[in-house]
Amino acid sequence: METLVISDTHLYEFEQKKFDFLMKLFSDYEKIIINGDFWDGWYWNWDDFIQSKWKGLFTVLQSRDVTYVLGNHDLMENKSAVGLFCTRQVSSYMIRIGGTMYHFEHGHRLSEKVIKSRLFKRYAAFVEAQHRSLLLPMHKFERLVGKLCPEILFNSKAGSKRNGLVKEYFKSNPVKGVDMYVIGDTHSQELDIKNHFANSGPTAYGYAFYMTISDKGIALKQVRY
Ligand SMILES: [Mn+2]
Repeated sequence: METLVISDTHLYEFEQKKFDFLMKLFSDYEKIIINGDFWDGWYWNWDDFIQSKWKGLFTVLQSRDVTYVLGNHDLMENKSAVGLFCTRQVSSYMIRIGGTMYHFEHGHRLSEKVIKSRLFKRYAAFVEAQHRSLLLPMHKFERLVGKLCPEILFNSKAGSKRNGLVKEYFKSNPVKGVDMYVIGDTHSQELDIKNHFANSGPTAYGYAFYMTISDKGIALKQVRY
C-alpha cells in the first residue's frame, strides 16, 4: 500500500480545478501525510478556511489515515484539525515503511537555522512583522507571476540551494534511527537517496508535485491539473 506525501498546497482563494485534483488524489490513498502549509494562514483565518468551499475536501480526508505536519503557514493558534481533516496533528513525524525509517517535518525550522543570507533573514523578519495589508499585495503579485509563468516559482535555484543547506544540517544533526528526511517548504521537489533527503514539492498554479512511498521507497510525481 502506498502512502501519499503532499505539502505546500497553500489553500486560500478557492480554485475549482485544484479542488477537483486534490479530491481525486486524496481519494486514491488510504494513508496521507500532509507535510505542512496545507492552507495559508498568512492571508486568512482558520475559521474562514474551515468554513470555505475547501471544506469539501475534509469529507474524503476524514475517511483516510491523515498525518498533518504543521508548516509556517498553518497558523492554527492552538486549534486542532484532528477529526476535522486529520487523524493526528504534529510538528514532526517518524514512521517506518518497508524497512526504511522516515522523518517528516515541514522544514521552516531548519531554514531559519541554516540560512545565513542577510537578505533572507530581513525578508523573514519583514514577513513576520507584517499585517495582512502588506502580505496580501505580495500574494497578489505572486499569483500574477504564477498565472503568467508558474515555472519560475517552482524548483528554483534558491529553493534547491535551501534543500542543500537542510541536507547539510541533517548530516551534522542526525535524528537517531532515521534513514530518510522528508521536508517541504522550499517549493523545490527533490529526491537525493545518497544524502538521505527528499522534498515533496508544492502544488499550485496548475502544477502538482507530490510523492508516494511504498516498500520500494519514494517515487516523485509531477502532474498538471
Ligand atoms: Mn513553508
